[in-house]
Amino acid sequence: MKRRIFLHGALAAAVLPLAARAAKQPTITVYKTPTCGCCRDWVAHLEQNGFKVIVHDVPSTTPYRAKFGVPSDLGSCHTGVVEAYALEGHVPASEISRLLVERPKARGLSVPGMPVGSPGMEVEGSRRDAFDVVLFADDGSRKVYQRYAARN
Ligand SMILES: [Cu+2]
Repeated sequence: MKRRIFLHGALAAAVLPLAARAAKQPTITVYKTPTCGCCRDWVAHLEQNGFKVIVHDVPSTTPYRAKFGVPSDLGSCHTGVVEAYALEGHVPASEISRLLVERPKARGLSVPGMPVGSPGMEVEGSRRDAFDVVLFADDGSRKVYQRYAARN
């Protein structure tokens, strides 16, 4: 009986902080085409990291990039919105969380193209191409928000 109580306590301790964190994460709205598999995998990555995600299947994401102010050369396969920020492509959940804490004056984050090994673009093993998470603003300015190194 004692052991059982202990286990319950341990379980609660392990689960509660996650639940609390999940409750605090805002909702991300994602626009993607219906057949995009890596988009789906990116959505799963966001959900695994505690974000609530609303997915809209659309014929093309191009109008949404335009609507949310994502420059076309920073484009990728899906466009998301979290609060007032645009999220383009396979942006890691950790950078989205950081964005929401730091709240820079910017339009959003992008991982241009579809780099292998970015969240939702995983291949066999841990191979990753180098990629940048780009912070972009309405005035056209950009900076590297986070650099991810290549990995074999
Ligand atoms: Cu993709």
